[in-house]
Amino acid sequence: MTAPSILTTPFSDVDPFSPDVLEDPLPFQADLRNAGPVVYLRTYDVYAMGRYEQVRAALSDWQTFQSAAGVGLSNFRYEKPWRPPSLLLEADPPHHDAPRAVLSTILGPREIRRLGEAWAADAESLVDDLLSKGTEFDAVADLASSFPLRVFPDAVGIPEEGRKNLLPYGDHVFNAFGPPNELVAKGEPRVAELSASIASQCARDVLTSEGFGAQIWAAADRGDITEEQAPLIVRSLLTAGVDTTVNGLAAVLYAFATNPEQWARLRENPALARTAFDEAVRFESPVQTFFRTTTRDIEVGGTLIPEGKKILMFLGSANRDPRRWENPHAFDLNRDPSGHVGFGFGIHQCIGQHIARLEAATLLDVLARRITSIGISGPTRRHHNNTLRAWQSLPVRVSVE
Ligand code: OVV
Repeated sequence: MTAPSILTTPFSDVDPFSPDVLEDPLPFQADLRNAGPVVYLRTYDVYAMGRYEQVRAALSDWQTFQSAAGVGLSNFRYEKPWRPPSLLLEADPPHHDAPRAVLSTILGPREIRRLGEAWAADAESLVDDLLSKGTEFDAVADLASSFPLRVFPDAVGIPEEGRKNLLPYGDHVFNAFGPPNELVAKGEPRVAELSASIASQCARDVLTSEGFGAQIWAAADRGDITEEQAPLIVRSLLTAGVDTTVNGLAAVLYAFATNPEQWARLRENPALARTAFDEAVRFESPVQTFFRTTTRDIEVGGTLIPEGKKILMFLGSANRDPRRWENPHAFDLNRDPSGHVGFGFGIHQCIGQHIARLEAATLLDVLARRITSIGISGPTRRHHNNTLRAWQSLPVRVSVE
């Protein structure tokens, strides 16, 4: 990368979506932060932000950094979106307001509290079954993906068939925010089938009468949203609610498996479970990046970004920016991770974050009581995705009392 100067914007020819960077994005992110507050990525003709200050400022200024032109590389002003745009993620006020208000009530911290007790029993039986089979297992397959898949589809109220499509669909959606590379091509053969499966699960008559899905349809009956909006809002839950929590749980389990003294701290004080999860979201940033599009010329850190340009915000890099975080590369339950941008920031900040925290706290609570130590027992494997920092496999060995 070139050094910043008054006359030129630093640029980079690195492809942040290449396999090497996806395997380990940290060196690239350090270069990006060091190159300047804004770096032009010549590979894609986009402007990148890797520092906390600018990422957070851009997330906070939805008027200048719009979402309605898409939050991936594709610019919806010129390119037809591959699926009907999300009414939440890919919308700005005023269209964004009603869907956001309806869903944030349904997923609010008080509203979801009742789920915690049922989920605790689910976590208990999942961990019981797992430990009865032995003390070596895969923390991704056996915990991080099995727990959300056990509790979340029931909370939404979708039928049994089609649940197996949630992770593959999410994986493709998060790939599709990136450039049309091999990861996107790999998903393309199943797009029609998976999209149809997800859409069929959003219909009023297939949803159970109690879940989030039914509550979204009830909001349509009240006139808070339209009947056309309801199924797309259910789709947002099914799209954004599974791969994210799976990788958030994988992140916290990996962080503990590689930081045994932090596991000991959690066991001493199980109330740290929520802090631990947010610290893991900061540390690993399961959602690494999102784009915005400028609605006007704007100067950021000495660079004039023209109107209509795509801006790539590196949430993961902002969450490890030494300008903001002391010892950013340490997973540390002593720190206050609040203010991290792993859930975004501003009007689009993750609407499911309370669900994610409840899932994580419920599972960690059971694990912390049963497992005295956890460590990596074999080769770990990343799963590459254009947006997600994900794990394919985390072999662990645990000790129990
Ligand atoms: C945050 C997020 C990720 C992916 C999809 C959606 C949201 C959506 O609303 O569909």
